Amino acid sequence: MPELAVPLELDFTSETYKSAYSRINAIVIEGEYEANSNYIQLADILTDNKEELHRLAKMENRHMKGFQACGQNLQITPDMEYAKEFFSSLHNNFQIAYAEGKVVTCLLIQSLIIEAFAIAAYNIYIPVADPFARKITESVVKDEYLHLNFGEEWLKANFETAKEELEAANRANLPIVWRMLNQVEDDARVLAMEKEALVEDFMISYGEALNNIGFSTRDIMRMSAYGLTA
Ligand code: Y39
Ligand code: FE
Ligand code: FE
Ligand code: FE
Repeated sequence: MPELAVPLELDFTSETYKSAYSRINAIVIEGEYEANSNYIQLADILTDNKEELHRLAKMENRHMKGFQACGQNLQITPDMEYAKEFFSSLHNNFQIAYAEGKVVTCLLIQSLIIEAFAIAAYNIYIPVADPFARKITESVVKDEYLHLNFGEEWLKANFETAKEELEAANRANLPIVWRMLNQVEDDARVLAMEKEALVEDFMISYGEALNNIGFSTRDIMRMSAYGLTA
């Protein structure tokens, strides 16, 4: 793996950068938008945590606005259609699980997988972002740790009854994340974000979360391997 390349010249005004940014920025905006609605939906089933989940949903809405401002600052138009398609598999799986009342699957998708994906993407982006976007992303990523922590705490408290469903949901959804990472790889590289770094950061956050919830190292190894088959 090459050393982390701190790019000598990242021209935030070049057409190449702006074209890639129009898709990645859209992905982030769409992700934040869907995260907002996922937490509002979760609040409707997890009535004991209603207020907290509404607080998380509000944060996601703030994040969305922050990233919209980042796109405006670089004078790009986010390709929202592309982004909607990018999230469609995870989105559909969340909606199916929600309709079936499978709250554990919903939490795995939003609070573990999507939050770990966000944490990886934002951590890797911060050092190579334009100064305006860097400030915004630094404040956003702090919130994403709180969101991941919500999922961890809830699933930890319900580990014995959730374990089997978590394994099935991991098996169904981790390969989707791998496909998403492959799809975004070329655009991410234009922004000086390397796929290897994204994968590494994702697996650290996701694996740590599974460990905190109660899975053994052996379980985590086995569960992580499902990503590789994507
Ligand atoms: O919980 C959240 O705020 C998550 C919705 C946001 C998802 C961000 C997904 C980022 C993927 C970007 C890929 C860039 C390489
Ligand atoms: Fe490498
Ligand atoms: Fe967010
Ligand atoms: Fe979040």
